[in-house]
Amino acid sequence: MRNETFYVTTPIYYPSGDPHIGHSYCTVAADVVARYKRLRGFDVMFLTGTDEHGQKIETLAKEKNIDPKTFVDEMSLKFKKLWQTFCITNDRFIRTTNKFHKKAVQKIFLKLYEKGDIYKGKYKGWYCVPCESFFIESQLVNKKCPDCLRSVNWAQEEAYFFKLSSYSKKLISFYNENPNFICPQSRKNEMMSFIKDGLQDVCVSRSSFSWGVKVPFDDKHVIYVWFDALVNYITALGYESGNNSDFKKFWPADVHFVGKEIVRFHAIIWPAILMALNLSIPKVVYGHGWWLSDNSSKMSKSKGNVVDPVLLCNDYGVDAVRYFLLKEVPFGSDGVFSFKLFLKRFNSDLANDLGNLFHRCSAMVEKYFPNGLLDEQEPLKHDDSLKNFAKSTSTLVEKNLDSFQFSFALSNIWELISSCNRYIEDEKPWDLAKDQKKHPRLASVLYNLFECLRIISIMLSAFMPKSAMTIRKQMLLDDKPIIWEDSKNWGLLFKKFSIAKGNALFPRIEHKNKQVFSNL
Ligand code: ME8
Repeated sequence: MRNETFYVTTPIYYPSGDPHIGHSYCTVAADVVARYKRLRGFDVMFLTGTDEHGQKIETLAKEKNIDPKTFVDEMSLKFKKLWQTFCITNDRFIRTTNKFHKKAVQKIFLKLYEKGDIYKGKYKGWYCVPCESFFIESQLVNKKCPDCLRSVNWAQEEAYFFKLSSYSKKLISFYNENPNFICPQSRKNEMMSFIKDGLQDVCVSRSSFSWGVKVPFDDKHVIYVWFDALVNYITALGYESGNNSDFKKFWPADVHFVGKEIVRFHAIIWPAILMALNLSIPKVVYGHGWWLSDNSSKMSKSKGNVVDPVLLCNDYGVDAVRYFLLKEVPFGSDGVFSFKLFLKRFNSDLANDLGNLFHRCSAMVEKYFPNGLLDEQEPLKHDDSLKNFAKSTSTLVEKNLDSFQFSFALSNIWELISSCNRYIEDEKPWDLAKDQKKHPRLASVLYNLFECLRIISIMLSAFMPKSAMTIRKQMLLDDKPIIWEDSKNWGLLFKKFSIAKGNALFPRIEHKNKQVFSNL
């Protein structure tokens, strides 16, 4: 067992509306990495949570005539429940309204104020409420917010600023010394040009609303929601919030997964805050792409074009949704979420390739060897190509998962699945079955196929935990721990291997579900 640690995070989501498939995307990606790293012996910390302060939440609660805390209690629970539905294995769930977090935010703010990295000044500029962001005139696009293209309000007030401008050079040298810090590469180029245009100091307090963490020495002001949010990655580990042994153990984070629209906060403001605190910088900020609806606009709560992940999981199973999200587009690119595409992937990859392979193999063992495979088997030289390919697949998957290339890792697994299906076509086990003398060969063919399925179940378990368990249960392996290294070894199944009866893994979808995809 190795002692290496691995710390993976998702953004903490705004609980301003029901979670949608876009939120599930990032959390599922982080879950796959967390599961995979655990299988490889890492001591993993996986953090997610909700970002509960700010004007947007305050206004929404007011509209509903409830206090903001009651509102976020209810909404945050929806995220927690969704992560249960999605089989998410987060170790912690932070809420920015947690007492320990609020205290730590104040301590951090005070520390930076005392150091001179936060100072009091006057703010004049444009504010976008949905994005909780400030802009100067030149940053606006057609007088609208450059991020979401909605209207902005003029704001002028006394406020506290973080001296971001003094970190430009340090950030650029950090990027140069750590070329993999911002992924994918295209996002790094965006950040570089952003910095080269000149960084403004960031306004880190507001006084026009009260739903936030109070500036500890000036309670007319609340701390800017993004400052409050970014530091969650360290307060959740106990930094300035009690026992900091986890902070010592897990910081810096190995990867922050975030959507591409908030890379700027994570790759510029966050490292600068950490530099000001004399803390290490995370190893990777990975900006993934967006799910678009069929008409190519970003899926978002405010546009009302979101896909409800709960309905989708109820109808097609959690694993199918996890699979689609990570297979359909390379991590980093945008993708379209439509029923047509979901259906196509489901039927071709899950029902036909994987489902059929497992079903055909299981049915043959049940039919030809109800009491288990023959002891006496007849392996042939040419079986080695399938065997060697199976043994080498997990090394390819590792390479892709270590660089967060989920879709390619799944393609590696699916190449093995296709090789198994081709092997069946080539070996024609149904012909071997007709001749009693060929039964040792038939047993060998089926043994090889189930060895591949055993290996597949290990690699799949990070992506599709339920299906991997179903496969292992039918193979009577469910009481054995899943060990990643076993995916590199051949011959671990009993020679007299037998199978338990089970249902189809992924029955084909023939109908169109209007409810889930009504907007698409
Ligand atoms: O930005 N496609 O929270 P948020 C893909 N609280 N991913 C999507 C998506 C889509 N259509 N829509 C949302 C915030 N996401 C801040 C974060 S972190 C210190 C503070 C995912 O609720 C994506 O990962 O707006 C995006 O970055 C995140 O949800 C934003 O969630």
